[in-house]
Amino acid sequence: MPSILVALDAGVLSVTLNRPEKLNAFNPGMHEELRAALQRAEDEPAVRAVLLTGAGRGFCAGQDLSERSVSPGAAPIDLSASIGSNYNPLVRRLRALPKPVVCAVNGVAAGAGANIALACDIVLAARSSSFVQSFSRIGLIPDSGGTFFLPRLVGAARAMGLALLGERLSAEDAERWGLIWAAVDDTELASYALEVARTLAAGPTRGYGLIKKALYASTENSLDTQLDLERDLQREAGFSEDYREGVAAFMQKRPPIFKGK
Ligand code: T3D
Repeated sequence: MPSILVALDAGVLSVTLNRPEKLNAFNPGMHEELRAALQRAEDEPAVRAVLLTGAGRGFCAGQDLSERSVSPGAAPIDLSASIGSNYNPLVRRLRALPKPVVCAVNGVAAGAGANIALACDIVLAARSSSFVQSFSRIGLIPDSGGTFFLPRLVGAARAMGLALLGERLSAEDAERWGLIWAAVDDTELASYALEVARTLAAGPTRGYGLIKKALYASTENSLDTQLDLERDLQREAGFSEDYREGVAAFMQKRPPIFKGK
């Protein structure tokens, strides 16, 4: 069985984490397959949005802990190797992908699984799902961007509470706290997430890529630097065919037909 299921339809590359018996926890094979899927998303012009979700009752439980040998006497594990070669490149790739990534959190998202969801551009979650910064429960710190995303999304106090206590945060609270875009009824998550992804796939792809670039850079930039960046990216957006089409469609009072160019 592949660890990742991939399907392309109407411009949306659907990527499903597929180790349901382990709540889609990551092992090296799954990392490798996910890398390949995201590389495809980047390379293929036919892909104009990505939809990431999980198979079964969980979204992702982070690292597969059964792969970690921690019995007494076992050599200590250098986790920087796994973080450096698997998790960090994954988070960087999701943020840098010049196409929108929608995450449909279909069940519990724990450890790196929670933070990989937060690395996506639009996060939707089934109302019964939850987010757990479970790292502290096993003596670790939030990785996969957790210590970056959490304080920026929910503020320092809530970030610290989530990280230290490792308690489950319901999808509804995650929405209320501003951690995610929306909590959705369980029965509607899949269709709603697909609808959002399809809408994005029919949009001005180059413009979306530039929006990602601008917003993600803003967390580090001064206003001056950000204004300069906006000027430069708007220049690029203004050269796109989709900009021409957007303005022409507005003037002609018709819906635009964006080609992602
Ligand atoms: O090591 C490195 O490379 C460093 C990088 C680390 C990144 C990380 O993600 S560290 C954090 C690792 N993840 C966790 O600590 C989460 C562990 N899981 C849980 O705390 C709970 O399973 C959940 C809160 C996610 C869900 O709880 P619940 O009660 O809904 O389900 P469950 O019964 O605990 O789990 C269901 C099955 O999935 C169970 O297997 P079984 O007993 O039915 O055969 C359980 O062992 C398995 N499972 C869940 N999470 C993991 C896992 N198996 C391996 N690894 C897991 N992470």
